[in-house]
Amino acid sequence: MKKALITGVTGQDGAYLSKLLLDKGYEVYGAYRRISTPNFWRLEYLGIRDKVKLIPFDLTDSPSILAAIKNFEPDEMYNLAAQSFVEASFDQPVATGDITGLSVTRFLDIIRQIKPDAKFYQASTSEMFGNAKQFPQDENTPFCPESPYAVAKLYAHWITKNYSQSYGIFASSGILFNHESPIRGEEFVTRKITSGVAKIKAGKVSCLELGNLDTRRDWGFAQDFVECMWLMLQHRTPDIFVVATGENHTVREFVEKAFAIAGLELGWEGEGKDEVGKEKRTGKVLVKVNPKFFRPRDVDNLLGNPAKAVEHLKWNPKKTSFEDLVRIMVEADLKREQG
Ligand code: NAP
Ligand code: F7E
Repeated sequence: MKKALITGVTGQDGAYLSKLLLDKGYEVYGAYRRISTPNFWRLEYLGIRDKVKLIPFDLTDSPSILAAIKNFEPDEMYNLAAQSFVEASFDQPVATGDITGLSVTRFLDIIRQIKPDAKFYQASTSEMFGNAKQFPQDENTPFCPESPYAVAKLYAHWITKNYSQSYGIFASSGILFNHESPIRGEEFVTRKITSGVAKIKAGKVSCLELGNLDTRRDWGFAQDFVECMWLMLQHRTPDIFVVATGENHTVREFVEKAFAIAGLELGWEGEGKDEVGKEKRTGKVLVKVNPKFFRPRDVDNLLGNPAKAVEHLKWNPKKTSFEDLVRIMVEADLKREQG
């Protein structure tokens, strides 16, 4: 039986990847951060809480990385743990650099010393492209990171390639574009919208406040994307792959789709003002723009080209459409609100 170590097992991708690997017959070791209140709701949501072998672990703590690898000798390691929220990286740039960037060197160097035959997957990101000049973005697009998060991920990306080339470690990076699901964190815009829509429908809140509505993202379904992580480690050589759907939408379009699916009439702030600038009562649910959700710098337009993953890994980028993704998320949040 193959053994896999997944860091960030309490996160969205960690949960979906655990499920995928358990279904494939792997023994799954889930590395989680020990905090005062355990955070296993995603594993519970997918019904795998008692199937994953949970190991306390922190990416900033080398002894805990060493113990996880030494004690369990995993064949495959998926490094999904990170401070992954772009907005927070502007407030905590040093912690983000340490956890999301430097820790990958800690991890790889322990692999080099004690388990060099293991395969390693690094969770790279489309944020590394930043405001790229090339559309769509592929494996050859120059990087232009626009946040401390993206800078940290770019460091992690390069050190993964460096360890692979320098020491012959099977270390691959997936440059994943945004991927979402019903177990996405509520800080991220898609889940903020779908949970907001469900709360509005339940009469708990009356409006939704967002930041930049004009940015475009290539949004896919997390359950489809984790499959590509696994495929990368089954490939004959370590490599770098863009993972994306090849289609993008604005935040505004996501809002419109979510409201339509929930059967709510959408009104944008300002569209119903009277002569003295007072908001008219239109009966519509208002979406307001609040400057506090704008970032010091944003990435305007991301669109990925998954052709290499399609050709070499036989991965299907079109398994879940944008419409289906929004529907899956809205319906799950409506169900949650109904208890
Ligand atoms: P997520 O839901 O935010 O999960 C992040 C995980 O990292 C959580 O389990 C978190 O643990 C853990 N973590 C944070 N700091 C840690 C530390 N110091 N030591 C150990 N664990 C730590 O992220 P995700 O959406 O699943 O994404 C998975 C990975 O892919 C991340 O590296 C992310 O940056 C990257 N990525 C994501 C996307 C996307 O669209 N989702 C796209 C490209 C790349 P707690 O539960 O304790 O906080
Ligand atoms: O923002 C805009 C915001 O926070 C998307 C992470 O998984 O994907 C994710 O990073 C866009 C941005 O994701 C709000 O300004 C508007 O332009 O959902 P997000 P992200 O920053 O793209 C990449 C690939 C990762 O690697 C990251 O780990 O939406 N936006 N209004 C908003 N964003 C948020 N969060 N909240 C708002 O109210």
